[in-house]
Amino acid sequence: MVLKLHNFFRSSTSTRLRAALNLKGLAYDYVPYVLRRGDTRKPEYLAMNPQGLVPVLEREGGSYLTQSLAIIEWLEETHPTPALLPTDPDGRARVRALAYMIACEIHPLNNLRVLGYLADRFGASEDGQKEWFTHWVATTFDALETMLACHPRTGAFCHGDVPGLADICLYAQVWNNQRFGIATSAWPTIQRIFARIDTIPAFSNAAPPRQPDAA
Ligand SMILES: N[C@@H](CCC(=O)N[C@@H](CS)C(=O)NCC(=O)O)C(=O)O
Repeated sequence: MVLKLHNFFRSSTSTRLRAALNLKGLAYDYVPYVLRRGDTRKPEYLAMNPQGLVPVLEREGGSYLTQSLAIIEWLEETHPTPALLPTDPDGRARVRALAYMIACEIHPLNNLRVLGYLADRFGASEDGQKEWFTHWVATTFDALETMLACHPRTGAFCHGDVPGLADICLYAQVWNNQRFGIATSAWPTIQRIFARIDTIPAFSNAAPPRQPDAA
C-alpha cells in the first residue's frame, strides 16, 4: 500500500496522523504545505479536501481521506495491530473521551484560521491571540489533568501501559502548546505522560522539529 501524507510539520493534526502511521509501522511519502502561504487554499488542494485543511491521506489510486481522527480510526480498522484503542467498551469510551477533549474542545478553537479571524475581524493582537489560545488549553488541560491523575486505569500512558489514541492527541497538543510558550509543568500527570511518550521513536519521529519542512 503506497500512502501519501499531505501535511505541515507544525500542524498538530498532522503530528497525530504521523504518530499513528509510525505506530502502525506504515511508511508514507511526505508532502509538505505551507499553511500561512495559502498552499491549502489552492484549487488542486481543495480538490483533495474542500475544507482546505491538513492532513489528507492519499491512498493508491488517488483517493483521499480527511479529518485526522477519522483517518486514524480507518487505520485502526484496516491495520488493527498494534491497537490504538482498548478492547473493552468502557476503555474505548474513556480513551475516546480523553482524545476528543483535545480534538473537539481545544483544537478547533485554537486553529490557525480561528486565530487569523480574531486578528482580522476583531483586531486581536499577538498577545491577545496567545491569551485566547492559552485560555482554551488551560480550560481543558485542568480537567484532563484531574481525569488522568484520579483514574485507576491511567498508567504509564493515558490509559494503561500501552500508548494509544489519547496519547496521540495529547502528544500533538503539548507540542502545539510549546509553540505558544505554554509550559506543561502546571499539569504534572500530563507532563509525566508526555515525557514517557516522547521516549518512543514512533512519536518522537512524528514531532514537528523532526520533519523535513521544519524551519
Ligand atoms: N478536525 C480536523 C482539523 C484539521 C485542521 O484544522 N488542520 C489545521 C492544521 S492543525 C489546518 O489545516 N489549518 C489551516 C487553517 O487554519 O487555515 C482534523 O482533525 O483533521
